[in-house]
Amino acid sequence: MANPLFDKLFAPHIGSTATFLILPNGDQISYNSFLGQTAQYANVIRDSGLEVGDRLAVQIEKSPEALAVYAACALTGTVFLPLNTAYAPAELSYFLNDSSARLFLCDPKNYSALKAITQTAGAQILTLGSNGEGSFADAASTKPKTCRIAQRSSRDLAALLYTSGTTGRSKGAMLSQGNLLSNAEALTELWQFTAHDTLLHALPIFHTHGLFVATNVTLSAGGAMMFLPKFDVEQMIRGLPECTTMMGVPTFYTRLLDHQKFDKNLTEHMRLFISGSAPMLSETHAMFTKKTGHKVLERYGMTETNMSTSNPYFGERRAGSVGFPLPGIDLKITDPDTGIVVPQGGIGEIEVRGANVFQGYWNMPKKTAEELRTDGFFITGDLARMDEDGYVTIVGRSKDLIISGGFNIYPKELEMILNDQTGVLESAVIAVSHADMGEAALAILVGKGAGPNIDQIQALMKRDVARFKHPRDFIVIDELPRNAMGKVQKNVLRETYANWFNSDPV
Ligand code: MCA
Ligand code: AMP
Repeated sequence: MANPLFDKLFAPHIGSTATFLILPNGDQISYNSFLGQTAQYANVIRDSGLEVGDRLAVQIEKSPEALAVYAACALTGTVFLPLNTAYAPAELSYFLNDSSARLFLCDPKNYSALKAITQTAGAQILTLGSNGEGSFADAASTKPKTCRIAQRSSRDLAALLYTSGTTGRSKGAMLSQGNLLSNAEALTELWQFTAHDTLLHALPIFHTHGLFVATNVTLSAGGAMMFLPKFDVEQMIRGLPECTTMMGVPTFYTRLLDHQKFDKNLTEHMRLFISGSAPMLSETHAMFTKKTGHKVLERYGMTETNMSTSNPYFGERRAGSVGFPLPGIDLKITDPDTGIVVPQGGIGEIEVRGANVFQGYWNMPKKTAEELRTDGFFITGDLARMDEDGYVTIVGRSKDLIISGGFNIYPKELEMILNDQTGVLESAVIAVSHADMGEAALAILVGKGAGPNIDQIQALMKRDVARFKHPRDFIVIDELPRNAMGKVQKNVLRETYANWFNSDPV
């Protein structure tokens, strides 16, 4: 029997009394205790009728229990489908239907609101709260703390992670056991994680960064995580002295730097600070080094590829660069129009190939074929150049995407909603620089008739769209700038409104 993810990440810890999770109140959860709970959860998943390959969707708050559901899916061969806790029912309904999830786990407080959409999607619904309460936890409490391990191969799916599309429709990225495991092993080695490490974990666990990069690397090394429910700067300041490593989005770093207690003493025994999911400004990098003596290690990845590049652990970590391709990963910079590799030092689109690259988009063979070449290279939509030393620097994106505080917002999704509103002729949603979130969404509307009713639009957004995607402001103008082909010139809009959120108050 084999199950690569279980064999490599979980089996080595069976019976281990070493600490896996440290909670903000100081409580510690050992590997053995975590794995016992995982087995109980696995038994509930099986008893609910799920077979290998079935999808289990979850929208639950971050907690050790939520992490145990991920682990239980690895043991049972169930495909784990984590969903942002900010998603509204209308958004959830799409994911449940598109994935044909067999079981949906939600927070007990959302049960009444989500029961009907779950049933319409043909899934069962159970609940799991952040304090370990709910019908799923109740069912698990009487189950044995051991379970049968499903037989899986490296190519079998471990997770389905939805990533919004430039067409406005979210695509489910199919990630195999081999995708996750190969990346976890490469990063553990590259970043020198060991059983002596404690990672300060404040990221959400419904995305690649907090779920796979942070958790799988910790499991692979046999280390511990200080598991905070979310980023809270005061908790971070309290937690740092007990940790050796931290992973975060750039907003974590700017918020820490803004805190008056954040200084060299607090980070003295830290071994490594890692940043990713969004570009870190060179000033942030420099300020961090000035204040702490540490050089942040920036790396680059995507939901579809896990991590593809990283600055070196040993060697020069360059501000503004995302470093070198990971061992075993092929990376090339190509002309977006021809797919031909650009001359050394030229700007082009990043394409990557390797064991890290996903298996395609769920039920979207056409989309998959557009982005995943037959020779295995995945077209990322990120624009970059590689210098003569091999360092990759991301300079922009060919995809229309806003990254706000590490969360992706797809303008197309919002524009489709805005264009349907009374009084709106057309719209353009653009990324504008934002001091805290890096980028924020700005909606630019062209009115018709009596013009748009912004209050009404905001109320609709509140009901149907996750809060993090909401435009931070709405502007009404007479017409959108267009080029000779009639295409909206978002670059012109981005220039015009570049300082909309950061300009000094007059
Ligand atoms: C929260 N809000 C946001 C965001 N987060 N709005 C825009 N962008 C966001 N990222 C909303 C809140 O609901 C709130 O609404 C208001 O904005 C201000 O919230 P605040 O309390 O300031 O925010 P927070 O709760 O402290 O969250 C900020 C955060 C968080 C800590 C930066 O967004 C976060 O943890 N981001 C990490 C995302 C991540 O893990 N990305 C990895 C993706 P209201 O005004 O109504 O109160 S994986 C990936 O990208 C690839 C694979 C990779 O390379 O890693
Ligand atoms: P996601 O679709 O959520 O997986 O987001 C992946 C995108 O985040 C990439 O395509 C990049 O545009 C961006 N990204 C991730 N890491 C970095 C980084 N270190 N610097 C710049 N952009 C990044």
